Amino acid sequence: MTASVGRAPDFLSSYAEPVEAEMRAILTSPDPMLEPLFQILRYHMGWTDRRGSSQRGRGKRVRPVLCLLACEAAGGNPQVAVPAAASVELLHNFSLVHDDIEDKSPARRGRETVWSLWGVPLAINAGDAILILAHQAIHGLRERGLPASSVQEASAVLQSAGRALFEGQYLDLVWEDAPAPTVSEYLVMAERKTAALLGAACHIGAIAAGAEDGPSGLLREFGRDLGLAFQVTDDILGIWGDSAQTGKPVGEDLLRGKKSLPVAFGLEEERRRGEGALAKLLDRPPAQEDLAAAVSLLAELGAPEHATRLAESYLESALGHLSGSGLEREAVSRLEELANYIVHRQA
Ligand code: GRG
Repeated sequence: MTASVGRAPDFLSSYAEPVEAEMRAILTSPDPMLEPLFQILRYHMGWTDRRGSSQRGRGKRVRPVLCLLACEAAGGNPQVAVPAAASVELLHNFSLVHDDIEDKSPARRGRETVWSLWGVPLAINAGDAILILAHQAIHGLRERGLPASSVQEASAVLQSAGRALFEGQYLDLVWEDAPAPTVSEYLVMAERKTAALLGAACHIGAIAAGAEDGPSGLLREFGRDLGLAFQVTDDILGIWGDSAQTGKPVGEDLLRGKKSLPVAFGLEEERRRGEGALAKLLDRPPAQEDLAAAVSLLAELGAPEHATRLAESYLESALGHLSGSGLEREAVSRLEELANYIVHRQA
């Protein structure tokens, strides 16, 4: 492993580049009347500012790179998997556009969100557009020589990931106004909301390589466990991250009443100790002035340490699927490096 902890691997952007080109081609309209719609989509993808001038503000692109590396690890040519990698990243970005509307989030990646610039109706439509384009994009695998049956299989995996996304999001949303889930209920939600798509990214990469069920299953499980570690890390950053790095307002999750892992654990631990200060504070979404008290109670209850240990244990479990797997060595070492970055990132 060459990258220092928390730093994006050097290869991330070179793997992402062909996927960016594929997505840019998809997010262009030949019809001048519809160009303003596609401009909204390109803004969300982080390629332009709100007026359409070139600007860099994109996400980390970890899902498409996982897809390409999984293809390579299973003995395939990552170029073949580029349309699939694009479809996974588009599905992810669709979910972010809708998530920002649902959460009324003003900022993402340090930039104004689509709904806050163009309003809710156009943002819903923009998200829907990205969703449909994501599902169309995967058929580009056929043009890269993949048999129709494999394209169909990849498409079915993508659809299942979409189903998991809306199921996980449902739980996450309803828990905002409900008593906190237990840690094990939280994990059911995180598996659907986040881990299923990382698992699908790796699974689809393996399908693009024409892999057998054995390696394909290992890669899917690697992605899934990594996805759980990813969501737990996201939750840690949501409370203790530096907002200048995460690009999100301080304390956003807590103020909204989100039952992230530290909250689920903190409340469970507090019940176990027979105490109740945190439960009282989080009985309803806390006011801004109660934020610091809630964060310090979570710390007293050991929530950050518990979350860090859990993320590390899912990372270890993810890496366990790769060791001794017989998958292609160089790609495996890059997957390991990417996995370490995902769990130790600052944004
Ligand atoms: C599929 C019909 C259908 C509905 C989707 C809106 C929704 C339902 C789901 C939202 C799921 C969601 C927002 C999960 C959070 C996952 C997560 C941790 C996102 C952050 O990912 P990063 O850090 O983002 O990779 P960047 O900015 O790097 O792309």
